[in-house]
Amino acid sequence: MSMMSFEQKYRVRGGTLAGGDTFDFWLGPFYVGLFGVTGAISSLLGTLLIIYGASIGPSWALFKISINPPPISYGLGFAPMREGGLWQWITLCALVAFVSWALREVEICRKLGMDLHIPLGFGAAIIAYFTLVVVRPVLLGAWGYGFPYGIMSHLDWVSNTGYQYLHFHYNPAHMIAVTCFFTTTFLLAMHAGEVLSIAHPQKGQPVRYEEQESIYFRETIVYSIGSLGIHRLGYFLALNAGIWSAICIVISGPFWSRGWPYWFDWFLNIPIWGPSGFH
Ligand code: 07D
Ligand code: 07D
Repeated sequence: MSMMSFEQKYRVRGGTLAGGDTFDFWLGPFYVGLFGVTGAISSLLGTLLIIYGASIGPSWALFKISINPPPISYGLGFAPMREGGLWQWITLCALVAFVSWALREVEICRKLGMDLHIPLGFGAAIIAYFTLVVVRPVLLGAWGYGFPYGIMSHLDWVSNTGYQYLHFHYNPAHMIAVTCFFTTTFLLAMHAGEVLSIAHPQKGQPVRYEEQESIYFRETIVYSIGSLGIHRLGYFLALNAGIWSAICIVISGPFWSRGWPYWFDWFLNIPIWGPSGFH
């Protein structure tokens, strides 16, 4: 059975969130839908605006291209195209494109009778981006606090913003986010390793299944979370990585404007060992 005829079985009408039947069709293997159309238009427009921005200069060198947000002095107003207006339109296009993609995922899930874990997962990344370029700049009163769109310039922004708070590693929400990122990769390595190892049995042995997976972990660490549980835990950690990232940057500035090491003063002042405690 070719892939296309197999896919036919799943090409059910309906499940759309908007647009009714108008865009309820496929282009080759791709489902279109209203959000496929809005996503295609906004991502094409956004990409063309980036190329236009690059063409203004100063350089076509890939690592030097940067579309910068407006200077802080423009506040939350519109800026002229060459002074950050481009960044504002590209941001809008990016947000429409990302949200369209998420909503298209929702429509496909509904068609296939699936739950919405995939679009919700992507939603966590969108929330992080939205926080960086809309929520935090609005709370600080200027679009100029958003990050520039360039391969190297966005790294400069992360470093500069980090050092404005002296030592960003002391940001407690950053600590939680980093821990979630690290734990996610740790778990994926363990889980993927385990699945691959049962699919590659010793010579002459049959392929192993779930039972061996659970037994392996019980024998090594006393406990197996189970095959559904590992995906629940991975999903929880991955979502939290994005959400705590959004929290760590939105509190930097709007809710804490000093260096992050000072946040830990409460710890140094705990009565047991603080200035009034035992020495
Ligand atoms: C592997 C899924 C595939 C996605 C890829 C990204 C583009 C951009 C743009 C030519 C894991 C495709 C990239 C379409 C092309 C132009 C103008 C996801 C996978 C392969 N960053 N960042 C990168 C973005 C932010 C940071 C690489 C995007 C924040 C650090 C790539 C965003 C902060 C480092 C990139 C974004 C930040 C990077 C590899 C949006 C905090 C690196 C990304 C929309 C989150 C690394 C030169 C990757 C690097 C890197 C894209 C936002 C920090 C260019 C699209 C402001 C510290 N970032 N980034 O694999 O090598 O992600 O940079 O928010 O070290 Mg970044
Ligand atoms: C925002 C990307 C969204 C992407 C979307 C989709 C396309 C389409 C198409 C491929 C959130 C894009 C899709 C374009 C592509 C095709 C076909 C993801 C986003 C919607 N930090 N730090 C973080 C670490 C330091 C600082 C987050 C580690 C220093 C600042 C994470 C270290 C200083 C900010 C993290 C470290 C500093 C962060 C990023 C180590 C600098 C942020 C992940 C080991 C001197 C940012 C919301 C993230 C943040 C952030 C990790 C060090 C500063 C937890 C491991 C000490 C200013 N850092 N950091 O957010 O929270 O992903 O952003 O040293 O703003 Mg940090």
